[in-house]
Amino acid sequence: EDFLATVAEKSHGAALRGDYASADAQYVVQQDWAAYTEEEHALWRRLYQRQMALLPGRACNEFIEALQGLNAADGIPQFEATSKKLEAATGWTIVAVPGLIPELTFFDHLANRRFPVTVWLRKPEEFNYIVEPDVFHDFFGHVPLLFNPVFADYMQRYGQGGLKAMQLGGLDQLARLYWYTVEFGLINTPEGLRIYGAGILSSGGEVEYCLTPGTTSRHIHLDIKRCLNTLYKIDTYQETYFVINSFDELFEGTAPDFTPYYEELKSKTPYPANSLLDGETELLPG
Ligand code: HBI
Ligand code: FE
Repeated sequence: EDFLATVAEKSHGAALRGDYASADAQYVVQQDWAAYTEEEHALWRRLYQRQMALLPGRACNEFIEALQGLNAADGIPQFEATSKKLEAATGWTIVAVPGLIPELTFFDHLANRRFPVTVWLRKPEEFNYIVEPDVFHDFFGHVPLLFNPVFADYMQRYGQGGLKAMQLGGLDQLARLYWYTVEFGLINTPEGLRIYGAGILSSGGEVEYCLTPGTTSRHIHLDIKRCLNTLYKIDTYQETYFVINSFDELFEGTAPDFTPYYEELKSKTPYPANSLLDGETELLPG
């Protein structure tokens, strides 16, 4: 099928791992929680404990507090229970998916305040690194911040923007904003820089790396248009981290119509992943 071929290409030729045969038209499946093995629950607990030891003083408070309310330490959670809590808090729900899904479907879920969570868990030998999102990345990394009303609104607006970008030919640009905010974003707080990006929060190594002074990575304040025009690395730690001052700032930054941004950027060469432009200040100096 067309989508599976595209994704296989994006994931360096590797086939997708999930069971797509049982998915509906929106790529939604049943979680089938009873089918997880005791080994899988044990692996989840190890992943959870490793991350929790790293997150105090590094993850933003909004994430840590919401995560603690989910009681997800003891094993792979049942999506249904969290989905009910989430719906009461911000109107978002969780839908189970077999893995990566087509962009149009992904954006449509977000635009309707549904977050797609992959059902399968990585193998023990993938404890430190995995290419495709699994249930640990999707649930542990993404779900807690959906309890924050402003971030929840940002995610919905991102989905709406994605549907628009597909028509405007701005998808490469908009995907960079998702990458540098939802996946790898940092936030400035009175206590210092903190992590809110799910790709960092679910990673063993990058939690420490991204806040360590003296690395070759840049930490610069998020400018949306600049971010839309910045390439990113998918198989190394990030070379640039974009920092926001608040979730309100992030949400307000996506209020404008991006059509003129896409127009302007079409004729421009994107910035390399590790670039510092005139007038930019590094927020975590080496
Ligand atoms: N599907 N399940 C899943 N999770 C994603 O994060 C995802 C996806 N499909 C498309 C996609 N992400 C990207 O194209 C967007 O980040 C732009
Ligand atoms: Fe993700």
